[in-house]
Amino acid sequence: GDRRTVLVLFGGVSSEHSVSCVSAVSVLRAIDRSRFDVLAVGITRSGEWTLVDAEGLDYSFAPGAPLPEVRPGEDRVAFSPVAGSRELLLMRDGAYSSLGVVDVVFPILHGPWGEDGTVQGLLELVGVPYAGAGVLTSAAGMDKDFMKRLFLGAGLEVGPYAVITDKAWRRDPEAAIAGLEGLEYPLFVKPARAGSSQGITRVEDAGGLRAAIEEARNHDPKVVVEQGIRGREIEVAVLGGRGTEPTRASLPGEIAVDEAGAHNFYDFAAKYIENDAARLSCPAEMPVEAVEAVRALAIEAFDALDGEGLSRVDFFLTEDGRFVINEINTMPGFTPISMYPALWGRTGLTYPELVSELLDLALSRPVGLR
Ligand code: G1L
Repeated sequence: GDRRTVLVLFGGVSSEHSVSCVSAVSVLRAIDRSRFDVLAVGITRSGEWTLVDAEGLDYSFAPGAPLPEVRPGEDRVAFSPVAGSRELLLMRDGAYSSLGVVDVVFPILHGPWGEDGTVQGLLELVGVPYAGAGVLTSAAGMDKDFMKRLFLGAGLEVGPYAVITDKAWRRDPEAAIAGLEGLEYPLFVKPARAGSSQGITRVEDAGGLRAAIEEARNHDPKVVVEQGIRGREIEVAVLGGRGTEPTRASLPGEIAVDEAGAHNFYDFAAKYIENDAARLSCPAEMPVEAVEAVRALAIEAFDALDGEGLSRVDFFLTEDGRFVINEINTMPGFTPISMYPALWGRTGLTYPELVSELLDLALSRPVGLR
C-alpha cells in the first residue's frame, strides 16, 4: 500500500524527559518500516525542537550514569504555521526548508506541555493526526479534580476527596483545612495536575496537613486531598476501537504493593529503571464476574472522558468487593516492560502490534474540527 510518514515526538520540558527518550527508542524500533517512513524530533529540556537521527537513536544507559537526554542540535524543526499544512520545516541559518508532510505523530511526552492537551492542540491546528487522546481528554486526564467530576458524572464510584483551589487557600487556609473534616486518615495530598508522583504526601493526622498542602502547591496551585482507600490495586489497559469496532479492555492486572501498605513512592532514578511488569500479576486472581465487571468499568471510565487511542485505568478493589476508580492515565508508561504494554501482552497483543494499532487508530480519525 501507500507509505506514510510517522513522526515520533519525544523528550520535552518535563521531569519525565529521560523516560520519554527511552520510550521513544522502543516505539521507533517497533514501528513497521514496511508501512511507515520515520522521523524523530526530540524536544530539549529547554523546549527546542531538534531533528534527530531516527535510525541511530540510542538512549541506553547504565545505572548511576547520567540519564539520557535530547541534546540541543543544529537542526531546529517546527511545523509550518499554515493551518492544515501538516508540513515539517527545517530551520538553518535563519532559512527554512521543507522536510515534507507528516501523516501521523506519535507524541511520547509527559506532564505539562505534553499530555495536558497543549501539544495535542498544536497538532490539531497543524492538521496532523496523532496517537492517543485528544485535547479535552488529555487535559481532563491531567487534572484530578476534573477527572473525578467526569467519573462521578458517569456514575463511577470515586473515593472521598476534596479540592483546595488557589483562591480558597489564599483567602483562608484555616477554613480550607476545616473543609477537609469529613475525610478519614490517612489522606493523600496531591497537586491536581502533575506529570508524575511529585508533590504527593501521605498525611497521617491533621498536624501534617498544612505542610503537605504547601508542598503540593509548589507543583500546582490547585490541590486535591484524597482519603486513602484500603484495597487491592487493579489496573486495566483500554485500547480504542477503529470505526464502529468496540473499545477493548485487557485482562485486569494486580499490582503488588510493598510492605508499608498502600502507595509506593519511588525516586526518579528508581522509577525510571523500574521493571513495572515485575510487580504485575495478570490476570489478577478474582472471580470471572469480577474480571468482566472491572473490564466494563474501565471502558466506562474511558468513555466518561471521551477517550481515544489508549488509557490505563487504575482501581482499588475493596474488601467488600467494590471497584473504586483511582485514576485514568491517557499517556501511560510505554516501554515494553511498562504496565500498559505488559497488560496487553498477557491479553495476547504484542508491543509492535500495539504500536501499529495506535497508529492505525490515529490515521482513522479526523483532525481539525471535531
Ligand atoms: F501516543 C500514545 F500512544 F498515545 C502514547 C503517548 C505517550 C502512549 C503513551 C505515552 N507515554 C509517555 O509519553 C510517557 C512519557 C509516559 C513515557 Cl512512556
